[in-house]
Amino acid sequence: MIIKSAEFLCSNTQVSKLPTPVLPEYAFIGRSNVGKSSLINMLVDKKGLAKTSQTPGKTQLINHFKVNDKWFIVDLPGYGFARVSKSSKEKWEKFIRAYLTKRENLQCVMVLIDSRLTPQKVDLDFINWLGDQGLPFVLIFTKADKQSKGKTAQNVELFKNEMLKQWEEVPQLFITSSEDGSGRDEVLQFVDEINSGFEIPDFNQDFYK
Ligand SMILES: Nc1nc2c(ncn2[C@@H]2O[C@H](COP(=O)(O)OP(=O)(O)O)[C@@H](O)[C@H]2O)c(=O)[nH]1
Ligand SMILES: [Mg+2]
Repeated sequence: MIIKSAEFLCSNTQVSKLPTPVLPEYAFIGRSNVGKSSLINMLVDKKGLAKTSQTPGKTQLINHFKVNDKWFIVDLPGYGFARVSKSSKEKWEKFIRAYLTKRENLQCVMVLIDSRLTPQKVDLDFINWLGDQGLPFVLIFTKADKQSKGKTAQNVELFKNEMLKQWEEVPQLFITSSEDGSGRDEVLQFVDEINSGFEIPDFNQDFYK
């Protein structure tokens, strides 16, 4: 896929204020600091589009970006941040879960995993929840430039093994670096294939105002 345009569309705190679901949508999510904003910028080749390194837990917003006037990238607030109160964590969960389970045009949840780390409970819990909901997702391992290929492969393998304790198979996965652009073609190719089969879903016109 050649990226011709990528623009910020809107920030939302309410599901009903989201853009009408007429384009295929991909939601990017992961622990704060996993490299989500950097990955979005790398994919669309536009450095300042998604803001990097904001204070963790601060942006409780659903950010929409439109790419090639053809598909939406959604930047979701990160999970697993340490210094956040229980009530604000619960608020986050309710909001994100409502978005993920109700969004008619959501094609795939892109779950970002830090390739430097051994499997983290917070990631596995989130993935298991996606599975329970029957939501399609893939894994995107980030920051692969930070260590040797062997170390990355080892952590990916550990993650797969951890998943296979609960799942019969592992989802599609990508190994990426926003630093050197690796994995970019593969992720965009994946999106392109889904986009080509997209049909506008049924949705309630009155809901989106
Ligand atoms: N070396 C390297 N650093 C990265 C990569 N992705 C993100 N970072 C750095 O990790 C930090 C957090 O990245 P950011 O995109 O803001 O993470 P977010 O909180 O998930 O949106 C920043 O300092 C980035 O420069 C990567 O692929 N390689
Ligand atoms: Mg970010």
